[in-house]
Amino acid sequence: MISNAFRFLIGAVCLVTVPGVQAAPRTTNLWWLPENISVHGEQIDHIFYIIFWMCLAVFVGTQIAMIWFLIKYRRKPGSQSVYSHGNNTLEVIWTATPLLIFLLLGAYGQKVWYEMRQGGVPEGALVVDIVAEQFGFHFRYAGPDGVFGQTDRALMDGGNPFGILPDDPAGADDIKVYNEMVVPIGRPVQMILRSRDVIHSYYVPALRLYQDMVPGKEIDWVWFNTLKGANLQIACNQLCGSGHYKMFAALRVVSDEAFDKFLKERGAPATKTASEAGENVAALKGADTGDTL
Ligand SMILES: [Cu+2]
Repeated sequence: MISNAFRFLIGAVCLVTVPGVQAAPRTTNLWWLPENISVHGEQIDHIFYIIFWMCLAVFVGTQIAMIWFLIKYRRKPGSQSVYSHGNNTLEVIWTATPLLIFLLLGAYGQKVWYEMRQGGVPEGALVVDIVAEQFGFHFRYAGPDGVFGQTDRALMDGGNPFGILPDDPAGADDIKVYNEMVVPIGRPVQMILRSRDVIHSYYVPALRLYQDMVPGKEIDWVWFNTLKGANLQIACNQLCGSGHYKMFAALRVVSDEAFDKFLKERGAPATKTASEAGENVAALKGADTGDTL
């Protein structure tokens, strides 16, 4: 009979040796936060560091006080115990001080949260429709017409993960990509987050961004803007089934030229009007198709 320990060992060995099923290993900042590449990340990190340094100061201060008291009031021959029945002034001070700190932190956090989630998506944001399913991510960009084909949740299935209405002409040129999301540097990106089956999540630590994707719900208020180019990984951070461990997609943050090239390869430039796009496609056909990165 195979022991549980042996089974665990085999599982662990498979997990780290079978290529393509484990998340990409971190190579930088291994012992700290991954490098931030998002505009909001700076504010989130700011709050993180305020809380971190405050906790560190309180921890070190209380440890020093404790050790000092242990030594100063240790048992000595002839020393007399003093009995205390509390001190109302001290009680008020050490209750009110943390309360004030927490209220200020809460207010500051709420301000950042409002800007990130409730303040509205900036004008001109690139919209990406994202559908999660067991076990991968589908990404959709509006085609040359700049308009997404309309969708119906009831039509979502393996062949049509977005549930695009078949008779909507706007959907014919939509650009669909599986497990790869590409966005241009420094342009706001609005995400339409949906799920086809169970709860998944869109999680990119370098963007300091985490949002659950809930079946039956269309989450359209999440957006981000990047500070620099990067090759990242979008991980599902909800235990969504037996294949959860292999549910991740690439996120490439690239130059405008590389982004246009990506759209061209998979359809046509998505941000132009239909006539402009027509000209673009014609121009591209005649152009040297060498690497324009
Ligand atoms: Cu998942």
